[in-house]
Parts: sequence; structure tokens; C-alpha cells
Amino acid sequence: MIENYLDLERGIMEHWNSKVVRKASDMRGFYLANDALEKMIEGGDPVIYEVYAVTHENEGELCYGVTVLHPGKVGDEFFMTKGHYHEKRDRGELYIGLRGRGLLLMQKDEEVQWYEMRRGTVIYVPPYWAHRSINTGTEDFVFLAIYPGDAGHDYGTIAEKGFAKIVVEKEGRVDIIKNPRY
Ligand code: M6P
Ligand code: ZN
Repeated sequence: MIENYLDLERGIMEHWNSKVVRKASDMRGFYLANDALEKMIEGGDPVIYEVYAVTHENEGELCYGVTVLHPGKVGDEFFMTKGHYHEKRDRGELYIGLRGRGLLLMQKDEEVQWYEMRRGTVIYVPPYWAHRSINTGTEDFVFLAIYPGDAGHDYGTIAEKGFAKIVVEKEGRVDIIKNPRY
């Protein structure tokens, strides 16, 4: 499909061929507070985020998708995406904020960086950097991501150790602290 329509105000994309829904039960092992997550799962297993994407798999092609990351916390940690490296590490990605507010957390080896995102923020994720988004606000955090068709998702590395930093609410404020499990 060549042409699409993205409602920039609402962050709703008209056409997509791939929809991924991640519920609390899909996020086991990603948050420090396992008990809080299990309680949440028992209490109805809410959706944490959804991704609506147009995907192509070949080298030279592009994929693009809208992620809707809902507001909330597991323990002190804000709702977040799983986060991934690209299977082909030398593939970059572009993030564009559409709605709400959040952080993009990036990591390459032992180096960590994070960037605030809101409507209009453009963040270039260079090749070799793992990336995870975090909703630090009280409404949906919605962004568009564009990445090479053959990038692929490597979840294993992050699933094992997480990122070196976690994003928590502390005394009503957003705090980026060392991940004690890392
Ligand atoms: C962005 C892109 C997608 C990714 C999605 C959710 O839209 O980076 O490739 O799938 O965020 O993140 P994750 O796959 O880490 O759960
Ligand atoms: Zn990516």
C-alpha cells in the first residue's frame, strides 16, 4: 500500500496490516514489581500498549507504525514497551511524538541515554541502540516509528537483563534510576 492517512491529532492511522496488543500478562519479567503485575493480571489483565503498523520485510523497504502506550504504573515503574535491539544491529529508526508525553530510553553496550517526547518531538535512534518508550504522563502516549523493513526485533537481550535504567515515579515526580537487576 502506497497511500495512508494518519490523523495527527488523535494518532489514529487508517490502514495497517499488523496489530500487536501487549497486555499485562505479556509483560511478565519486565517490571521489578512482579507481585503488582500479577495482581494487575488477576484484576483483568489490562492492555499496556498497542502497535498498528504497515510492515514490509525486504532490505531497502520501510515499516512504519503507531504505538499507543496507555498511562499507568506497575509498582513505581511507569507503563513501558518491552524494548528491543534490531536483529540487524546496524539498522536505525525514527520516532515522532504525536500525543501525550513520555520518554525514549536508549542503550548501547553500557551507555544509556533518554529523551523526553511530546507532540512534534523527533528522535533519531541510530544503528546499534536498543530502544524502549515509557509513558510518564496521565493520558495515552502515542508516537509514530519508522524503521527499515529488514531490521527485525531482538527482544531476548532486553528480556534477560532489562535496560541499565528504569523510570519510576518518586514523590510525584519522574525519576530515572539505576536498574537494581541489571
Ligand atoms: C515502535 C517500533 C516498533 C515496536 C513498537 C513497540 O512502534 O519500535 O518496531 O514494535 O514501538 O515496542 P516493542 O516492540 O519493543 O514492544
Ligand atoms: Zn526498533
